Amino acid sequence: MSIKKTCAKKKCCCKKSCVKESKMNVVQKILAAHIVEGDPEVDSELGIRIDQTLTQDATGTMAYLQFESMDVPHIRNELAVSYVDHNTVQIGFENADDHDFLASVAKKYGIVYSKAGNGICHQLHLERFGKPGKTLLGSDSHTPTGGGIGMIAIGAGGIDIAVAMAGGAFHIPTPKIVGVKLTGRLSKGCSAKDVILKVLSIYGTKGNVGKIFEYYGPGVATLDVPSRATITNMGAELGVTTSVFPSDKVTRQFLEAQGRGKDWVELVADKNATYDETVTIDLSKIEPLMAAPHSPGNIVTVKSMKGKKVNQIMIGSCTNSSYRDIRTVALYLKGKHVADDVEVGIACGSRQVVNMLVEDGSLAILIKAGCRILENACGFCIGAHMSPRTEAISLRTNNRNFEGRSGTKSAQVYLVSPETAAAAALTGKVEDPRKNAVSSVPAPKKFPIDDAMFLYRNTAGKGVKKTEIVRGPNIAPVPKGVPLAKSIKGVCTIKVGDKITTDHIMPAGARLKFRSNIPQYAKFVFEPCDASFHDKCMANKEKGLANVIIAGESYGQGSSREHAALCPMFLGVKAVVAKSIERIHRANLVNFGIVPFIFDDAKVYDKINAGDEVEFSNILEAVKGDGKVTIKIGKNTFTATATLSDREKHLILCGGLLASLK
Ligand code: MIC
Ligand code: SF4
Repeated sequence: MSIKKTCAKKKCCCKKSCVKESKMNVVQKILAAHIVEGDPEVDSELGIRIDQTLTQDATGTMAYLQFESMDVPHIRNELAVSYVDHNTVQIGFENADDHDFLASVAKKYGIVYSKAGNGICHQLHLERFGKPGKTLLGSDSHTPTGGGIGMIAIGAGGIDIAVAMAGGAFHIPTPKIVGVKLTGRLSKGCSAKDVILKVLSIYGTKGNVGKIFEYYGPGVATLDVPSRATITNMGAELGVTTSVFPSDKVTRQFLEAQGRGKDWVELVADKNATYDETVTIDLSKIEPLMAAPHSPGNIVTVKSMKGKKVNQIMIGSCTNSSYRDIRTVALYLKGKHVADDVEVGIACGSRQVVNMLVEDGSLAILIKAGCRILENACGFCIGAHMSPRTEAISLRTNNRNFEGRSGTKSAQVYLVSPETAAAAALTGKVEDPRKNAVSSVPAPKKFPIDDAMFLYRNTAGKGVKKTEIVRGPNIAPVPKGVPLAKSIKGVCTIKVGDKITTDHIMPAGARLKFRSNIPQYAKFVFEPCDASFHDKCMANKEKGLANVIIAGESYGQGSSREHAALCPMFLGVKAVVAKSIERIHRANLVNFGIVPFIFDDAKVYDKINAGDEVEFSNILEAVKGDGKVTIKIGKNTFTATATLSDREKHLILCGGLLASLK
């Protein structure tokens, strides 16, 4: 990535005025103002300063337990917000214990606390806190939603957020910047979801690690901020580091309507800005699309699925829960009723969205039409509400349709736009939403502001020192990693295939409530693949043997949950050997001292069986050196490589990030 501070002036001062006259794109501009380590011209990694952080409850408890152990009196970044949106079902005491813990931590350390019921972290952050030109790090993979407002917003593991709150840098691979030029205007009945599904149809869900997508071109001005945020949100499914839109007049209008006009800065690519790669998408040619089971990259046209019987329709999630989205659905359903044989659930993104729907009568329309109105939370998206019936066809506006994520293994989940969801709700079949399309919802001139469910805003950044942290029985201490041994003898405890998601490794849904209790949560590692994984690991651990995971392509796709590394670490997993590993999960493995190896020759994978004995005779030397290791598995000997930066080597040698800090 080149960050050239080229200046038209004779004497280059490399200050703001230079940047204005340079040839930089938006990503380069934001990064140039935040790089604290590394050289953008060198293909390695960059350390960037983090202005804002966000956590959600399911990853937040661990992030704050780790922050606590860093002994920092209060947060050192500009703003930290702790949202409660994932575990809000509260069956049993565990979720409520977590909420109280999070609230007390927020009060003590100067973090803004968003109470359960306030809304989904990404929607709320966009509405109330996001600022163009700033960096945001969140312990949730859909943090790039903030890119819709011109931020570099990145998802990461909880411990990375803890470090950023303590003032430390965050490290990203030196990015390749992909320019996505948008031209034309979407036709009626099509929306931002169809755009990102189109991008997914071009780029797929793998092979994009380390890239940042920047949207530019005349089509950008035709998209409002919530639509832009839908597109950057699902950049997570591409596997990219983040996605960014410019901050322009549309952004200014949005911020002014949120009463935050002062937060606006203009941030657009310079006239002659370049990208490492470009692609052009003509919005006027986009047609309604859907992602078929079981991958967000499995794109088909709505036309090709027309008439398919549907059992359930779920509208909401951080991808499509803005006022624009739900109002659009209400316009489709106005004066009508959903088909008898479908159930329709709607979860709004925030209280602000609900208030607006109340005021303009949309909520009444939706209730009258027979929709079930759910809490403003993640709920159904993470399998924590309204799991569909056996073998159901469920149309959903969220971002992931991994097998079983809905809570029903046999369900077939299709990801669609709010328009496609609404059209299907009326007939119980897949319909083309362009037929009977409703008019587009204009960007509101003024959003109703009610920040009453954000607590501790007055002490943000400072905190209340004397606050006692509330620790119910569900809050267990964070396990510590141990330094890397010279050599490792162990067992291939599990062999998994391609595209194993973090939902396979560390299931959410009904298991989500154990997020702050690692020994308990670790019982469910790989539950959907091999429910005996935990017991096998413990048995090996007792014999002094290491556990090793063998995987195919794109291992660790999906969420940012560090538990998919932390719990395996707790079970004595020392290495993963895969054909490829996704960015956030790879970083989490390193953070917890698990070595992420890639096969030098992917064909070796076929020769390995679960249960084979494994030996890494020179692992310590390999990690210290070029990362190349010789592995004996069963009767085969082969090589694999862990390409690690010096920083990452240090973390692994210490036994993980937390151990390294100590
Ligand atoms: C998800 O959508 O998978 C989640 C649940 O929001 C995760 C975070 C988590 O596992 O807590 C994510 O996207 O990072
Ligand atoms: Fe919540 Fe779903 Fe968004 Fe994850 S993807 S943050 S579970 S709404």
